[in-house]
Amino acid sequence: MLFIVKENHDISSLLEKIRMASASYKVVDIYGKRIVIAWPDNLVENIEDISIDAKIRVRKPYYLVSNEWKSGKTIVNVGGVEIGGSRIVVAAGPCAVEDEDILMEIAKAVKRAGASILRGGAYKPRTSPYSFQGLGEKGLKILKRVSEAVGLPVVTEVMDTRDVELVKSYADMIQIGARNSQNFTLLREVGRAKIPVLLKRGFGMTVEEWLLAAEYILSEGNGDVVLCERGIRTFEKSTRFTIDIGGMVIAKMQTHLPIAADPSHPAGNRDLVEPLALAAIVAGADMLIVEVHANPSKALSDSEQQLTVEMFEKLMKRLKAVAEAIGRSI
Ligand SMILES: [Mn+2]
Repeated sequence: MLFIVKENHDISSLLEKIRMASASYKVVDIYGKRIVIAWPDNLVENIEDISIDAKIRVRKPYYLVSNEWKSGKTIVNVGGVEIGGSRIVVAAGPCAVEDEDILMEIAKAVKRAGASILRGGAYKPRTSPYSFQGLGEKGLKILKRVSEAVGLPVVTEVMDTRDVELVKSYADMIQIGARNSQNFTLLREVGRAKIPVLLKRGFGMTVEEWLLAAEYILSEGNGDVVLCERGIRTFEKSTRFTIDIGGMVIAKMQTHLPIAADPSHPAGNRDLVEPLALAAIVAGADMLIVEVHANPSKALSDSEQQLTVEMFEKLMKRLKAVAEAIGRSI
């Protein structure tokens, strides 16, 4: 049960009533409101208190991410770029930050083509411990310098709770990657950090588990979360992962949070990126995050799926035409 508290009202008597009912609760300040989440519902449904503005029963295992209580879609502002409005936002850049000159070249090219956020990994979660692991803080510094020179906000991944404050000091949005999307300690930490979060769906996660992962972040008072579909693991081997467009649409129907899609990682092959990107925006994605490299064959990670700059320019033209056809813009 969600108790929405009247502005500036004392909640001590409400909390006392919840305790007397032997129920559990959590107080969260989010979207300019104070909310008391109390469970289980059957113990608290008859509670009345002067401080309650509204009492809402959410019929799902999650509360704050649900659109059953919050009217209207949430807009997440990333360094001045709004995600979740009618404009579709494209983030683009290399899989990993490798070198300042290369990143500068890519950033200028993707901005010219219409991207409004720069992506690039400084901490890389690689399947093998012997693969390139990223440049760490040196990579973050490069990202920051390029971001300021080119004028694009930055999204980059954090893998460890110990790095959250450091990454926050360089980035405009923190990405939680697919392999960490049920690392609940890390989710709580980025929730407390109060920075916009791009939450990838783990490749073994159901839609409900994905929404519950977002609930961890919101329950710490951070409402700036964008959910990102990036493909799940199925029996199909012709693609790297299976992009779950249906699951992405279901998530969008359940939540007020913006939805993104990553067409690069499920493709695993640069020729497949464009059709998956187009499918995702037709299905309602508010944001795309695409891997682009100035010289993909020389890339230190994910070289097969990174688009060339020319391919990205062509993709942006197609995206613009499709966005217009569905009443949106890029
Ligand atoms: Mn990658």
